Amino acid sequence: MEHTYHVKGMTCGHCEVSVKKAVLRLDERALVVIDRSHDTVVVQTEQPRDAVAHVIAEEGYAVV
Ligand SMILES: [Cu+2]
Repeated sequence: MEHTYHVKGMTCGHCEVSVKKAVLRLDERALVVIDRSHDTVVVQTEQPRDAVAHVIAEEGYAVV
């Protein structure tokens, strides 16, 4: 399934990498597409929506 999140605080490429890595630790086969200009993170995964939101938030980014 596909989840779309609005994530605040991703200011540079390193932030994108951090978010991507956090999601991949949860599901190594997840597909993560980040559009920083729109603060969106789209994740294709079998993991539930809340679980993905949780790992993104744990990296220090606000999931709104
Ligand atoms: Cu950054």
